Amino acid sequence: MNKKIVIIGAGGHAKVIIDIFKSMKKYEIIGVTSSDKIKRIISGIPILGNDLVLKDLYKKGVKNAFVAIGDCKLRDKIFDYANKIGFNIVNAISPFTNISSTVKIGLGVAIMPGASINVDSVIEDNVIINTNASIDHDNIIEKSVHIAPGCNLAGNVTVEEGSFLGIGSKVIPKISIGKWSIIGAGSVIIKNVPSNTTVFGVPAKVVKFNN
Ligand code: JB2
Repeated sequence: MNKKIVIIGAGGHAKVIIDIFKSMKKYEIIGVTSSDKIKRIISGIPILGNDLVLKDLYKKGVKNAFVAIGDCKLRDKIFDYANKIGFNIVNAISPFTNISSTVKIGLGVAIMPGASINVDSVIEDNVIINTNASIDHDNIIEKSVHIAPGCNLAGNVTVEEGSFLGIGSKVIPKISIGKWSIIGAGSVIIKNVPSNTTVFGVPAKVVKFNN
């Protein structure tokens, strides 16, 4: 197995991802890419340049990659770019999670320490299930969603592509959250959320329609 991996992104999220890859002991992190020209090293890992170096790295035998950027739109775009280059986009799953063996997990998924995912849920590509979040049974978490730390999703919840659930938000059973919506921190979702909407509060109400 080719163990070499490049991490795309060099901020706070990348630090957590590097920590998870170190504890997984499966890959050899050869470097990270960043748009930030100032930093040279992160968590002891060298910054190799911006994403223009990715094609060359792939040609030189680095076949694995992980997109470690919190922003959902940017992570979605870079995931597709890395996929197109041909990278094997792997998962960063902390050994300190509680995931049912029935859960289906896509590619490029981050599951942070303390997260729980219950029976028959589906976690699609490029999703972040952040620290101590809980996803109950039969959830569908679509591509490039970010479930922030401490969120609790009850059974049969669907979160459509690209949406962001802010820290500590809670969702009652059978709710559907549309694409590219934003749920403000600490909100409680008791009604379906349309796509491209920002909601906030207890219970959550629409505060903005996004373009
Ligand atoms: O196009 C890009 C690019 N744009 C920004 N390509 C690459 N390779 N890197 C890019 N970046 C990098 O994202 C910047 O160089 C910087 O290193 C990083 C953004 O860092 P920041 O710490 O602001 O955000 P983050 O995405 O690492 O973490 C956010 O999301 C996490 C889930 C923060 O809100 C964290 O607190 C949160 N835990």
